Amino acid sequence: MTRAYVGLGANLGDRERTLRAAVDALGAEAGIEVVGISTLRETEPVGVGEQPPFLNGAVELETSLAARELLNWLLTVEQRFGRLRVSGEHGPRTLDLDLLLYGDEVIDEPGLTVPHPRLHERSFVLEPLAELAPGLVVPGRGDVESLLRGVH
Ligand code: GSY
Repeated sequence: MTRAYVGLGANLGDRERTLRAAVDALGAEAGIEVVGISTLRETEPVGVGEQPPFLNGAVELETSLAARELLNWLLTVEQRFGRLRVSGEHGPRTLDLDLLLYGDEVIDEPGLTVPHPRLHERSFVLEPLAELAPGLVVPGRGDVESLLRGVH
């Protein structure tokens, strides 16, 4: 079993309803147990121009799935909840599920980069991670609380 962390984000539609339904869907898959859900917090968009505010959080999973299988399930759940994106890749979206960490593994493959490449510089990701697991170490970067102090 591997401990994994997934980032949650939405800035279109009924954001909280979508994020909570997505978490339920994640846990419904054989081989995934949701063991922690952070607070959902409203955040200002970062790096995407003027957009509606996001609702962000993170979940902690215990999983027997391989990282690629877990990623594929995240993509399936995104599509199930109508991952509606307006204005292209960086437009507002109904649901974003980002694979942030998969145990202490470092993976750099087409379409699958773990730890998530911008995790260490985003407070909207680091804050929920620090809430779930204060001593959590991001491989190659350090612990989430130190990283969080660096982005403020
Ligand atoms: O995958 C992250 C999508 N995203 C977000 C987000 O989830 N929250 C905030 N606050 N800004 C963001 N910019 C991007 S891209």
